[in-house]
Formats: sequence, C-alpha cells, structure tokens
Amino acid sequence: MVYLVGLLLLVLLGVAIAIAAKLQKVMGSVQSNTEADAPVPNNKINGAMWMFFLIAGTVGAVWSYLSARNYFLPEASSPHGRETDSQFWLDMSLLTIAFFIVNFLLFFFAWKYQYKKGYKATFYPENHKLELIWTAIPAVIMAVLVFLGFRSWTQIMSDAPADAQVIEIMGKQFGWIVRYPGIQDNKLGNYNFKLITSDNEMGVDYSDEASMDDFINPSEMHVEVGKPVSLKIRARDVLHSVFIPHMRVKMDAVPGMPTKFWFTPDKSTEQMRAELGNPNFDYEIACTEVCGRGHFAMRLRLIVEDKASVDAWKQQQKPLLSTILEADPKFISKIPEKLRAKAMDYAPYVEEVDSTTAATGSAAAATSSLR
Ligand SMILES: [Cu+2]
Repeated sequence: MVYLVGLLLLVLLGVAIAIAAKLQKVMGSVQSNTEADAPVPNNKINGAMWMFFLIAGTVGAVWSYLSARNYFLPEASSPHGRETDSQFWLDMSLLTIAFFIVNFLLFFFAWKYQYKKGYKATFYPENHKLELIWTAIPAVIMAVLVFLGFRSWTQIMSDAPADAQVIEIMGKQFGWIVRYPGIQDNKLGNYNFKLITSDNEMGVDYSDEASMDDFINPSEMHVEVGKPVSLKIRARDVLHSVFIPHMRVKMDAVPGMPTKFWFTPDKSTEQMRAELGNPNFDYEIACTEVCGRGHFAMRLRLIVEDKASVDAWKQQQKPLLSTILEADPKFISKIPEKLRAKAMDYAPYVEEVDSTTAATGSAAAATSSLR
C-alpha cells in the first residue's frame, strides 16, 4: 500500500512538472506573439457553437421542465400547502427569468464579441452606477423573498391551535402506528420507551389515567376535514420521516427526539375523489427516510372526512388497553392500584381478577387460569 501511494505521488509529481512546462511554453508564446501572428484556428466555428449551445440548452431546459410536470407535487389540500406552493412558484419564476437573462448574455456575448482582426478590447475598469444597479436589484428581490418565506415559516412552525385534533404517529421498521386520544377524555396519555413490549408497541404509560382509552391503528389515520391536526411524531428504532404530499407535511421522526407538525386538511377524501374523477383515490402517508429493507412498505392511508364519520369510526375502535389485557390479564398488576378499577372497565374478559389481589403473586395464578 505504501509503495502504491509512493508510486502515485511520483506519477502526480510528473504530471505537475509537465503542466508547469506547458504553461511556460504558453506564456512564452503569448508574450512574444503580436496580434498579426496570433493563432486563431476555428474561431468562427467556436463562436457559432456558442449560439448552438445557447439554443440547444434553452430547448433542452424547457423540454426537461415540461416532461417532468407529471412528477411535480399534486395540488395541495391544506391552506399552508397552497401558501408554500405559491411561494415556491414565485421563487421559481424569478429564478427562471434571471437564469435565462444571464445565460443568454453569457453565450450571446461570447459569439458576438469573438476575435476578429482589427478588433480592440475596451478596458472598462469600473462603473459605479452599473454595479449599484446589479447589486441593489437582486438584494431587494432576495430580501422580499426571504421576508415572505420567514413569515410563512414562523406561521407553519408555530404551535398548533388549541382546538386541534391531537394524533400521535410513530415510525418503526417497517410501518406506522397511529395513536388517538380515545373517546372518553380526548387526551393522549404519556408514554415511555422503556414500556415498549410486543403487546404495547408504543410504550403507552398506563400509570397515566389519560392513556386508558387511547387506541391505536396501524393501517389508517382518520381526521376531520377543516379542523387543524396536530401530529406528534416519534420513531421507535431508526430515523423515519412523515410525508403527506397532498398536505405538504414532511417532518422527520427521530428516535429519542419527538417532533411535531400541524396542518389543516380542507378537502375531504370524497371531495378529492370527485374532483379527480378517481373513486379509488386516497391520501397517502409515506416514509421519506430510507430506513431499511422494508422502507417501501411504509404507507398509511389518510382518510379525511366529516366529524360524524370520524366519530363513528372512533366508536368502533378498541382501546389498546383492552387488547393488552385480553392477551395478558396479568398486565393489570403493572397498573397502579388506584387506577386498577378503572382499567378493569376496559377488560370485560378479565373481570374475575380482583383488583386488590392483583398486586400480589396470587394475581398471576388467578389470571393465568383465565387464559
Ligand atoms: Cu422509511
């Protein structure tokens, strides 16, 4: 390996010497030549090539833009989505105009002012007025764009309105789990990653009364149309990223660092289906952080519907606590004594477990006989 590096160094040294020698030669010819004998082979062709590339490049740029139209983001279904879109297109329009002006001048001048016998370059060292104009105009435009962007950013990143529907979403290899505050208290309970088990995938903390009625759903998220949604985002193992293209929601899910994003879906799934003429349309939540082999499968349906439908759907959902207690009646012993009676309301099948004996070892024997 050392020899290889040494050999490489020698080769590179040789190349450097060769380049230096060539430079020397070029410098010598530049200094000695007068205009009369300056070599100008293919000058006209080179000049014409600039114009050719200008036209071909313009056609290519316009074509690539038009042909990629189908891959642009779909029409936004949230107010902040429409706002960021309009700002994106404002920025894009200004950039496109500047791009075409600058590139046109770059290529056109190279052709227009190509070497011709007898031409003499003008020495034009400074023009304060011109410099002021080309500095001030872009600076003002940039300042306005930054101000508009900053205003939208602070609005989008502000705290969710108090009446928002709070929903927790957790990424895991490979899927999303969605937790709802339940229908009793409409409050999400605490969680602790240390409590994660195969039954309690989100580590819901049942020493918090608000957790009791929480339910989870690993296949779809239902939200009310026109009402802000406050997403609380978590990851269980590696980095994931919540992406709801139609809502212009994109936020990383980071293990150990909860994130959040709020948005207002203002077009229901039904409305979108009618608008697009596609009865199978569904909003999609995807993962945009390559998180492992099953990353492609991290899809979740988002259903935006009216309040009555969301409420009806919630009524049908089974609290997570019921599922856990059904699978493992002994779990009741892990719930603080003062909450056990309440927890039993969620476990109709384990009603024989006495909440006073549950804390002792006999509870294990009593409940295991029920299984
Ligand atoms: Cu992923």
